[in-house]
Amino acid sequence: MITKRDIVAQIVGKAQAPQKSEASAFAPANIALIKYWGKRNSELNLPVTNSLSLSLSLGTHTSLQVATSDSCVLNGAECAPSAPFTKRLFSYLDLFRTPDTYFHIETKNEIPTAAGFASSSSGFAALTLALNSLYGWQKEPRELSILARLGSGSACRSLFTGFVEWQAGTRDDGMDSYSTALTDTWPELSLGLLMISDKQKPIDSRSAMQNTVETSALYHSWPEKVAHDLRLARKAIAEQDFCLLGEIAESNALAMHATMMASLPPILYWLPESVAAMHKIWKLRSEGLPIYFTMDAGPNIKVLFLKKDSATIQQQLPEILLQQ
Ligand code: 2P0
Repeated sequence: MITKRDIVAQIVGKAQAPQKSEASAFAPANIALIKYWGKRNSELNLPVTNSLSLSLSLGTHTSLQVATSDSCVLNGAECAPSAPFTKRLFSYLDLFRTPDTYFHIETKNEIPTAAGFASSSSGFAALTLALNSLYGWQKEPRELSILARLGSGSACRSLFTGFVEWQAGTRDDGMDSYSTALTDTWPELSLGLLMISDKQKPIDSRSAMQNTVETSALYHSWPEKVAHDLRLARKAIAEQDFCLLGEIAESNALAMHATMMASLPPILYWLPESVAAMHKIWKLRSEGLPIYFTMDAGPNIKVLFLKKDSATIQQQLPEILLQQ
């Protein structure tokens, strides 16, 4: 089996001493319009399908300091060494450091951690960028995207701004599975958050994804659905066809949730308030307002709309956050 360490060795060579004593970086959070759901290789986070995302202006700031022991501060609070978050972070750093190197990490998420708002994506992307600077690797975005993927799949999309597509690739070592930015831009496109709950979700997305692949009777149709949706999403972006993009993104998110509902045991991230918000959005749409939603592995709703409709959206959904 090809391990993460094999890939790291291939990209950055043998572990060296850091070139600097401190480095920091920022990476944007990203929201998938066409989702990554299911892996063909769990060790290397290689996906079954391509996915397509939009990077936000908000994200994660991370600084890495060479220290005499490992420690981590998340959003101003010390992390317990035994916490799953801390362990995941330091086991990622183990891939790159010599055994006598320790780090103090300070990381600040501008959006809630583990509330289904993709903070692991910006977190591992920022950490990879900080490592690139600390070790002086001077790696290309494509290689950094591969390294970030080893921390968390969706992190490989957070190395870029704007629209980003992650190629699933076909190679066993995943050297062809990385993200690139689309050339199209769409400044008029806006995204807002309806925060339904910021509590830790009952099952993390990694386990939910695996459970779906292994047990859901609907999963076999997912790759075909994604291929179809990707074609239309790329066309919608190229032509700035908002209704087409919204329709496809919403349909793709609902289909992803359908695959997990059909898994054993079933996974349903939605809360009654999530369903109420969906109905509200559909009602507004039926009244002529171009508004669509997408959802990730959590109960929160991300709303897609055009900047010209911001004031109406704000009026109809006063609880909306993070408009951009
Ligand atoms: C996405 N999600 O495309 C999809 C949609 C959640 C729902 O990527 O196991 O944290 O680290 O590769 O990247 C969340 O999964 O999973 C995710 P790992 P990750 O944004």
